[in-house]
Amino acid sequence: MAEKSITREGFPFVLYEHESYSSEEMRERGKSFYYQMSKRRSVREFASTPVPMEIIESAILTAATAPSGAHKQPWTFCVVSDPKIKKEIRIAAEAEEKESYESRMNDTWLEDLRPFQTDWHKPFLEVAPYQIVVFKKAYDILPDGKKRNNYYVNESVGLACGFLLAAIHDAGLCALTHTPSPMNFLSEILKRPENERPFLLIPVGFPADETYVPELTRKKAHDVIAYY
Ligand code: IYR
Repeated sequence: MAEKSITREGFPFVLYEHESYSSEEMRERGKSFYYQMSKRRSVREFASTPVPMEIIESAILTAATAPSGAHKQPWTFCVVSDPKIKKEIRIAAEAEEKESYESRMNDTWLEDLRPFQTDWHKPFLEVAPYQIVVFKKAYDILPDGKKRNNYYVNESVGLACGFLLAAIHDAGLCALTHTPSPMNFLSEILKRPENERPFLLIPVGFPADETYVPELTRKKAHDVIAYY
């Protein structure tokens, strides 16, 4: 079916395809999506059970539907499943994390992390079948080699990562938003071009059998919403 299209000042516009629901359906969908998303947790213990690449690709395509500054889509999602590369990333991440836990993080930070019982060991980086390494593109390199800046890059890539986590959860998989710091080693190991900077390292897979996660509560509506 041909999309309805017009031009504005010579630029093509297509008719927006709006899905409409009754008020009752809207209420139900809102509650049901909230309930589903409220079950998402950051998971640090993974099963090595394989996951079809197609599921990962769909989740990444969902992520790439996020809005971005001037629609520049300033992101690259590297999918790492090669055990040798996963191991290389684990070794480099653990070296940085060891340094962080032992000397870069102050006492307050360490105290804030105690409820999560994390430390510098990151076995999940090898156990999970995939690591999705998200890179942000500060600028694009045009075919003539010139640099062209992107806009609102952190906001754009942050939104895409939010969509990615929601899609991973919706598919019945688990993920961790992992931020070893500093993350430059990811650019080197994955040989990314100079305009890309590592943003997040996201192991993805099924949870290990009987995985426990910290007992957390979320802020209530009145804590996070201000009405005017
Ligand atoms: N990146 C470290 C430390 C860490 C920091 C924060 I803030 C967390 O919410 C969780 C962990 C690590 O992954 O262990």
